[in-house]
Order: sequence, then C-alpha cells, then structure tokens
Amino acid sequence: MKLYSYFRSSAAYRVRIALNLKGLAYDIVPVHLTRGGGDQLTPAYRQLNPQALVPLLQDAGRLLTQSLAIIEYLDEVHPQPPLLPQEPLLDSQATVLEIVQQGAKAAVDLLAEYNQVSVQAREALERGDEELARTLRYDLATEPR
Ligand SMILES: N[C@@H](CCC(=O)N[C@@H](CS)C(=O)NCC(=O)O)C(=O)O
Repeated sequence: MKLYSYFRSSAAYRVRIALNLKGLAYDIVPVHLTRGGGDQLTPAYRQLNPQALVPLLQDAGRLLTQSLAIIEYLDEVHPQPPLLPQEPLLDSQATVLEIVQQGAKAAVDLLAEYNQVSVQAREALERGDEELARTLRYDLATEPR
C-alpha cells in the first residue's frame, strides 16, 4: 500500500495511526502541501486525487480518498483490530462528528484565507500601492470564497 501524505496533515495522521494500529505495511509518498505552491496542486497529483487533498491511499490499484472513508475501508478489508464502532448508533455518531469537524475546518480555512488577504492589503497600503490594496479589499468584501 502507498499512502500519499504530508507530515503535518491531521487527516493523513489519522490514516497513519489506523495503518499502524492494524500493523499494515505501507510506503509513504510525501506530498508537500506548501513548498513550491503545493505538490497537491500539480496536474500529476490531481490526476490521482481531483480534490487535491491528502491523504490518498493506493491499495492494489485502488485509489481511496477521505480519511474516514479510508479507515472504514481498512476496517472492512483488515477487520482486526476494529477501529470504528460496530454498534450502529455509535457508528452514526462517529460519522456526525466527522461531518461537524469538516464544517469547522472549512470555516477555519476561510478565516485563514481572509486573514492572509487582509495582511496583503495592509502591506500593499504600506508600500503605497493603493490600487492593489483597494482591489484586495474589494475582493474580500465581494468575492465569494
Ligand atoms: N475530510 C478530508 C480532509 C482532507 C484535508 O483537508 N487535507 C488537507 C490536509 S489536513 C489538505 O490536503 N490540504 C491541502 C490544501 O488545502 O491545499 C479527510 O478527512 O481526508
């Protein structure tokens, strides 16, 4: 198995923990999310995962994305030790927690992007580039993100 992973990715971390708990052998394929603009955005990686995210698990030619879905797959194919609740209500609650966590992450990502553009606008203003500052602030106020 090959795990496309980034060392600081919490989602990839989950899958590494799952693989290790199950004692499964795997090779890491590093995907650097920030260097050079991000390996995940290259056409080669997007061909493997059009969502341009890690983790991505390759198992016998199959490509799997989304950490919870990967862990569910691992639990099906390698049942011992089980990682997800067997009891339907608890299993459903685990899925709910995942959905809530994804929503929170989307909000945090949006805020980080907003902050980054705000900083760029302030720096542009400090450099005297009022046109760029105005454009960035206009984008912040009007562009859907
Ligand atoms: N819900 C996904 C989240 C995957 C995700 O957001 N991965 C992040 C790293 S933790 C990523 O690849 N980010 C790349 C980017 O935002 O460009 C999962 O659980 O696998």
